[in-house]
Parts: sequence; structure tokens; C-alpha cells
Amino acid sequence: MERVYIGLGSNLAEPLEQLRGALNALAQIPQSQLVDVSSFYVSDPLGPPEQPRYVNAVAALDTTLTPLELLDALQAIELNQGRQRKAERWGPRTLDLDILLFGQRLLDEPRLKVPHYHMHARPFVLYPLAELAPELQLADGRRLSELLSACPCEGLERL
Ligand code: PH2
Ligand code: MG
Ligand code: MG
Repeated sequence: MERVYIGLGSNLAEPLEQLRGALNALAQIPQSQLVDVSSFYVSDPLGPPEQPRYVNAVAALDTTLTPLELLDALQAIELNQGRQRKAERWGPRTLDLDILLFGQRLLDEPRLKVPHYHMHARPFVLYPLAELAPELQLADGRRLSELLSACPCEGLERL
């Protein structure tokens, strides 16, 4: 079993319902157990500013799936909830499920980089993650507590 942290985000089509649906779906992934979920947060969009605010959360999942098997399962959930892949970088989306951390693995594959790129600078990832694992140390040696103190809690509201 490996402990995986997954970032959830939505800013289209009833974001709260999108996250609730995603959590139900995460609980059904084979060879896996959904073990914890953070509070939900409303966050200012990172990227193009003319898009709605996001709802974000982080979930902890224990799994014996491989990283790419889990990625396939997460992308299937995104598609099932109406995700459309658009060219615009960081544009609005119905549901985004990102593998943030996968045990103590460091992955650099075309489809998957772990730890998730830029997570160290995103308050809507770090603050919910810290609810679940305040003492966390990333596989690359960085401590979550250090990342948090360098990442102001701007534009983030806990629901
Ligand atoms: N996701 C993005 C781009 N911008 N902004 C917020 N606040 N929350 C997100 O989850 C988010 C974003 C691309 O994945
Ligand atoms: Mg994302
Ligand atoms: Mg994504």
C-alpha cells in the first residue's frame, strides 16, 4: 500500500457538487481506500483571471495501483464528470484531479510528474494538504511546513 495525495479542483458546473461526486468516485477506485479528505476551500483562480473562483480540496488515498493505473482511473473520473480538454493553459474546468504525491516516489514521466509541478507555490494545495499531514516531508526532501511558511494564504477561504 502506498499513500497518495490527490488535489481536487473545480470552477464550472456547480463546483461543490463536482467535488462531492469526485469523492464518491474516488471511494470506488479498485485496490484503493479513500482514507481522508480535507475541508473544502474557495480560491482565486491561478492563470487567466477572467474565470470563476475554484473550489479545492485534497484527499488521501491508500492504493496498490501503479501510478499510471491510478492516473488512468482519475482521468476516467474527470471525463465522466464532463471534463473537456481545452488548449488554454490553466483555463476553467468542471473537474481536475491531480496526483500531488505518491508515497515517497519521484516520477518524471511524460504523463506524470510527482511531486506535482508548482504544488509548492499553490496555497489551494498546501493548506488543505497540511490539514491531512502537517508533518509531511516530500520525497525530494522539502518539508510541507517550510513550503507553507513561504506561501502566503492569499485568496483562499475555508468553507
Ligand atoms: N487549477 C488550475 C489552474 N488554476 N486555480 C485555483 N484557484 N485552483 C485550481 O485548482 C486551479 C487554478 C489548473 O489545474
Ligand atoms: Mg491542476
Ligand atoms: Mg490536472
